[in-house]
Amino acid sequence: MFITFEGIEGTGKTTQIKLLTNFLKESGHEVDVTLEPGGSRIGRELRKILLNMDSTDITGECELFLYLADRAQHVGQVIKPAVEAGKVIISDRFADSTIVYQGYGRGLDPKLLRELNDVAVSGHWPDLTVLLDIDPEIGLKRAMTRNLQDNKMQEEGRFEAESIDFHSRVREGYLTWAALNQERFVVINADQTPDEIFTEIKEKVVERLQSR
Ligand code: Z5A
Repeated sequence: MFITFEGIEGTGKTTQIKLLTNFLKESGHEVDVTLEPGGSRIGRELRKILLNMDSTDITGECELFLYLADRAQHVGQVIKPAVEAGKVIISDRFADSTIVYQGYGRGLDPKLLRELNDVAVSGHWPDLTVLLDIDPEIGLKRAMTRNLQDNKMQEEGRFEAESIDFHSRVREGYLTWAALNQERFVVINADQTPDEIFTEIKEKVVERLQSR
């Protein structure tokens, strides 16, 4: 089973993925955890370019194709083998991030992005996508505090530096895209304690696993 987590920055994706991984492993599942950008060796090189503050001169089209290149490599080397081995694989962001950030956020056509993603994912769309939803003011505050604590503002801060309008468009884009893909998405209010959020996620994941 292939599960992805989506949402604006600081929604708690990483925190929730750790809780879910521990829970699934304790329940006897074999679980792999991965992320985008940067889930493969080549992807880690692309991540440096994509998230560094020095990349402010990147064009929208270049950014798009680097995310798609990262994804194609990630699917081929990591996701497809894990799915074929019968594991649960959880990815922190995936193709929906491109549709929402480069589409609803930057203004590229979501329908075209869906088609380009079809090439990159080569049949491996997620079985379940957990969208963590939060007010961008709260999410960004969490993400910036974390980046300052970890001293990662220069290395990984390019998106945090975007305007609040951009993050609001992304949040709305996620909600629109989730409504158009209800068979795959669950939307969870991320403005709760980590335990409260996890209780909701666990319920949805168990439901999905039992229906397979
Ligand atoms: N991007 C794109 O444009 N197109 C694409 O196709 C793809 C990505 C794949 C990757 O950023 C950027 O690339 C992303 C979109 C773009 N940028 N933006 N925006 P990333 O991988 O570096 O970062 P991220 O994915 O946005 O995640 P994040 O900032 O690391 O946040 P998170 O994983 O969702 O949250 P967290 O690390 O679990 O929590 C953040 C902090 O909040 C941390 O200190 C926690 O302890 C705290 N936290 C967590 N949960 C809570 C609750 N419930 N209450 C209070 N505090 C909490």
